[in-house]
Amino acid sequence: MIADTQEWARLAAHADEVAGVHLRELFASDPARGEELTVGAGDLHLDYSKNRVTRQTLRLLTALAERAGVAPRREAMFRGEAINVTERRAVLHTALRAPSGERVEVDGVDVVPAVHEVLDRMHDLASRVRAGEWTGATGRRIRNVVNIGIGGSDLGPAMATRALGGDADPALTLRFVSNIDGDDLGDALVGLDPAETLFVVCSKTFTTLETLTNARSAREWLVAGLGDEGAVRHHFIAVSTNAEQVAAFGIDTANMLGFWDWVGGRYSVDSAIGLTLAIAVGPDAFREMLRGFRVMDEHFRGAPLDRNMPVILALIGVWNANFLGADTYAVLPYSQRLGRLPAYLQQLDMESNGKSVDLEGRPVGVPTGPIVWGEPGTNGQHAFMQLIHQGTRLVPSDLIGVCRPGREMGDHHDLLMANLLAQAEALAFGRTAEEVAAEGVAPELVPHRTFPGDRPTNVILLDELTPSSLGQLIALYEHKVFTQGVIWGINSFDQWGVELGKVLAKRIAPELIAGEAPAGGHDGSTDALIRRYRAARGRSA
Ligand code: G6Q
Repeated sequence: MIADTQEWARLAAHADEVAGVHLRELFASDPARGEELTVGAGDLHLDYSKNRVTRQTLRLLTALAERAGVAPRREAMFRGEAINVTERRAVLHTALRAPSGERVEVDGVDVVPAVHEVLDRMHDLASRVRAGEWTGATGRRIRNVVNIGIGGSDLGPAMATRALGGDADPALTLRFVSNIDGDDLGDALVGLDPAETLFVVCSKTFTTLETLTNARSAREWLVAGLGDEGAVRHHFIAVSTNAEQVAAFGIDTANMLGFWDWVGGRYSVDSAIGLTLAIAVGPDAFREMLRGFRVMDEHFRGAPLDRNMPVILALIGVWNANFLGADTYAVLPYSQRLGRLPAYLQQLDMESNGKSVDLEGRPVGVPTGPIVWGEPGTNGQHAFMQLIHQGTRLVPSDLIGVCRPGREMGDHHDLLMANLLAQAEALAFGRTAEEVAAEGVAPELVPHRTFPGDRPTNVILLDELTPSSLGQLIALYEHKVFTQGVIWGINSFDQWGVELGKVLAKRIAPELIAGEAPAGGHDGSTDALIRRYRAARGRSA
């Protein structure tokens, strides 16, 4: 286990040595760190100097990555070995952005030609919808696209469509439906004409309760609106690995785009799951995003560990979580367009690394994936940043900014970026009691107005928010999460933890329905809540 290694012990001893050394001192004794503790990759720049690390910390962390086998494990992933051991699968989202001509084999079969075949079909489909050539059952062009999917089949396309949405075709209305709460679909359908509406049903398994329930209700809405069961094939596209279930649902498999079991849901935005995104921004922009992913893949695969952006980000995260005791970290994009990035990364990170046993099934023994959350700046500054500045908990954060705005509006962008830089500065350096007192603040208020500082941040700057830089940013975090999983010795690519709730919901659902009697036999609390719900719905016990 990693915690039993010398490298881990050295880091623990080093953490004791540097404990109490404030970021102010680190900068005073090593002023070059602001320039030097940075790394570039593609269009991204990472400044990690405002972390509680010395150059020695970084050397020890790199030694830990070497000891954990990050480099060979990374190769195993890129080569298509079945590193998802609990599901006996390869993990090959990187093959989705491999250029045609490159070979990536799964069980001796090169998967790249199939990837490009699907990409070409996506390209064609998206172009037809955008050009008005895909018509509905009545011959009218499609003006509304409703994406139905959940988790990995929703968050990626929804996040990326919002990020790149400035380029979306204004003639198209795009909506994303994920929740089984009828208000989600109901609200999404308001104002839409069924004759002009296309549903893109995204589900890897095509067995997901939420997605199938929403898709069924969408089909009812469509058939009721158009009065024709045959309309379904003009208004539904499926993205799935399960052709049988797609056909059973009633979607023509000619209108289905496939992908493969070696693409995990939360790693699938760059597969056909991104179809709605491709319709929104255009297939060329989608391909540009894939090239961006590829830029980061090549950097991750080729750069030495101590100059490798995803590895550095991962190691700083391990330092914060395991040696400084931070249970959580905040993602703060200073970009409204990146507003859904925290939710996307929350799934990517927490579903991947929220594990407590290692690859052999033994307890990991150290804290693993942190609690990830966040909101765009500057909104967070007027809400939760108080706790990060002056609370008792350590909350490291990633502040993400875009240098050149998509839209120039007066001085908005300079003010936005000034706030990003000011937050990182304030978090690191704070304001001492002496400084506060010197400003003439009443003595009894000095403790309240003192900022301890020493709060770690990473600042990530994109030159511009483009399809390519977004691809680079997503891949950066994918590889960061992978690297952390390797260090902790866990499987970042399964998600058994979501199963139990699904099984129990299936058992409880019939107990809530009118005409059925509750079976009982749950715990006292669950049985009482079932009775209360039935009573509120006027359903007898
Ligand atoms: C992601 C998870 C999960 C999954 C959803 C939807 O990695 O596996 O979020 O994406 O449960 O699954 P389907 O695409 O099969 O409907």
